[in-house]
Amino acid sequence: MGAIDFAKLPHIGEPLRRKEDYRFLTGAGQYTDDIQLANMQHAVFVRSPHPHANIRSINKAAALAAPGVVGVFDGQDVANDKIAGLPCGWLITSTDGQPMKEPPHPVLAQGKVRYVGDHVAIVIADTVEHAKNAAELVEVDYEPLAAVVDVRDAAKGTALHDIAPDNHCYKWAIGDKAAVDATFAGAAHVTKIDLVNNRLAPNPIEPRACIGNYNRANDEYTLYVANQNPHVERLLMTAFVMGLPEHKVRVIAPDVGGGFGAKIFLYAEDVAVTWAAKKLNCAVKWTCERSEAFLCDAHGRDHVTHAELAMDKDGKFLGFRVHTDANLGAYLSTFSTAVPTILYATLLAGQYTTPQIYVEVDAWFTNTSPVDAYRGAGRPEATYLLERIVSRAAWEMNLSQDEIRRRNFITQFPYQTPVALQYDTGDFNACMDKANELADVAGFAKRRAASEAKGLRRGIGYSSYIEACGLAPSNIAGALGARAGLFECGEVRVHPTGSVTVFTGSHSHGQGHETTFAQVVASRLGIDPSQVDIVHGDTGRVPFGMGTYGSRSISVGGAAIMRALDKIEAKAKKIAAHLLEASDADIDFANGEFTVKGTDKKIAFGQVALTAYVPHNYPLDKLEPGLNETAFYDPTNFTFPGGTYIAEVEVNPETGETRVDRFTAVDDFGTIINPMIVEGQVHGGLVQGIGQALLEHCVYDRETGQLVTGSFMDYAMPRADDVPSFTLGHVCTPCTTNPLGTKGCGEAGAIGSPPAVINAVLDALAPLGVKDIDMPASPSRVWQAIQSAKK
Ligand code: MCN
Repeated sequence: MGAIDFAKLPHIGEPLRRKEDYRFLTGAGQYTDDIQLANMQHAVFVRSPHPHANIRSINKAAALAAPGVVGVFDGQDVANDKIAGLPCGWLITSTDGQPMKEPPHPVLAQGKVRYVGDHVAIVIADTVEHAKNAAELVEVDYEPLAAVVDVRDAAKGTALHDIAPDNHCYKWAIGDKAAVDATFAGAAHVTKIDLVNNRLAPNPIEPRACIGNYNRANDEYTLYVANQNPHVERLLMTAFVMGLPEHKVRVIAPDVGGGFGAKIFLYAEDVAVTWAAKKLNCAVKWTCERSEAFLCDAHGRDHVTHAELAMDKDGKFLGFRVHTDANLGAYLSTFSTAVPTILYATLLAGQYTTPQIYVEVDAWFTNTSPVDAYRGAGRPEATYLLERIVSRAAWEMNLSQDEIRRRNFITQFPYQTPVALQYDTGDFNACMDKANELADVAGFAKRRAASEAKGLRRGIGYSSYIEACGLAPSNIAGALGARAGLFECGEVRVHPTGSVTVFTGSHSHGQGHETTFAQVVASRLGIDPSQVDIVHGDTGRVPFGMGTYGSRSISVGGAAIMRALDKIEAKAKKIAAHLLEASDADIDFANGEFTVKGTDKKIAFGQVALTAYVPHNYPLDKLEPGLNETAFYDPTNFTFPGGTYIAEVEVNPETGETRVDRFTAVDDFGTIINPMIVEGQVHGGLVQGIGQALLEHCVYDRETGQLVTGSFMDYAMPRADDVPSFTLGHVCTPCTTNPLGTKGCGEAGAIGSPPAVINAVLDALAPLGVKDIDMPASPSRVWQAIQSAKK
């Protein structure tokens, strides 16, 4: 688009109200469970009540005879039809020379179950109630085995898979170990930390759901599914599991009520209903129940880490050495291997100039639900570790949390970290300055004194995060051992009337793409956003797509659309040149008008669009009719949003209760398309991050292997009164590697906030002698930490 400054175009930076909200707020949204098909039956899964057991036998007879039942299938039935196991889509390579262990992940258990909730059989009946009643009649004879749920016990536990006798899946390392060790030998001070990153359940409002359908007339399947990346779902299901040609399966992800990463994987249920649809020649619907979701949605986080930070006498970082044990759960979920490696270890430089970094990760199988991407995926774990150890180092070195960070901030860009990434832009000091100002850090001492007068402890916590968004440049992902890079596709179809439909491979499940993508297209074409419709989530309509995760949609999906718009503009200029009797090179396009350079001759975009379809005296020998272009975009680098967050908490030392009193978030998202939507994204992320820091925790009982936090009675989600009114600010250093200048905003809040909150809690409790606390800093944990410090 030549010399046009994208950020200055109309509609860019406008807080337009979300186009999709009318549909959602008036109950017109269509989610998977809303869809009713002819001859539709309902599925319920028989799930393992044991964390680990051999299956001696399964007797389906009573269930098959139950009212309304049309089918009951188990692992043997699936195997008989040569349905393969679920693949791990984004494999990394072990770095210790041993092959990574990739055990089979059957759609329905074959001979063994490996976590509570593992799929044993599918029961299909005319109603959900009939299917549920029949599921209780399936007789499964289990031989229970010892279970291991904590990653620290994994090596000693009974093997889950024959190919991994010690439950070890892979070792992965990055950095120069010898150089880092040498740095530590000469350090003036070493700060050490041991911490746990707590396991989380994703809990989107809409639980997972899917409907498989089969059309005998043309041998085609349709899968409706609450999913964030339908094309990848189709590719994995056809090529790796069902052995079908891709064009015979259409995947439709209609309105999706939140995903937070948990809906980017190919799940067993999706395959089972699709396969059963042909078997029974009917549509088969499954909708997950909330308690079931706790058991069988992929969980997030679950790391145990020891780390050491070497410094000189002035608190300048010299070296960072990290060992992490990552819990993968019972099987490898679709992207699981990338999370504790590429998406974690490469972010451990953070905002700092640490010259030497070495990170080693051991990944383990345990008898728990598979662990995979959850909002931030790897980057929250990196930020939590780094920002905790940096604040601890500040306290040990008698520096303020602000000062130690500033002494180590990267200030020159581009900056090559020792752990593979090259940051293109950022201004970390500016974010810190703005955060200090908005948080009124100057007034903290007064507020602390006021809290103390009430018998409460007040603390302040900092976190300066950076993340890699816009997953994932093929060149970088490939170099780090991933099997594939993740480009995006966009098709722009200009209609004869000048209105536009855009088909994007990105998927919106709450992020407002129908509005922001329309703003991008409207600004480029000089039309109103209401004239642009965005289509996503349907492999039958969108040419291709890699879906939405890793805050990639505007920067990768939007960039693909920009490329298609470049092609549209180039072709439209030719049509305009013909109509204006000028040469193509003399045509300018701006504000929806084509003009001939140096003249007052002009023609509107709408007229050019009409001419493309209603050619009149049109140079058909040189130009095809139509105005419809598709482009693919593979980014050359990630985008690197960053910022500084400051939390202020008040802790009641009598009860251990923590209240987040103030929270300031200053982010750099580059060019912002829609500030209102971005603000909403940050708010959502902050609430999830504060939830992780203070409330949320998936707990498996170490003795029984049962999930003891399997409902909202035991798993504490943050509610409105758990969070303060947030103060937000922005710094803008546009991304240099995409044409929009945008950096992703969808995960920042969840990434930056947990260490800010925990650092604030530790700052509050420091006078009581408390030096450490793990998330979630629940009242009982805080109270116990205070009591232990007294001893
Ligand atoms: N945006 C903008 N200007 C920018 C950056 C983004 O206006 N500089 C806009 C985008 O156009 C888009 C929204 O902000 O409308 C988020 O964009 P982006 O950061 O590209 O993130 P994605 O659209 O790729 O969304 C994914 C991200 C992730 S990874 C998770 S997890 C997450 C999240 O977004 N899950 C969500 N936000 C969520 N919000 C809701 N409501 N539900 C989820 O499941």
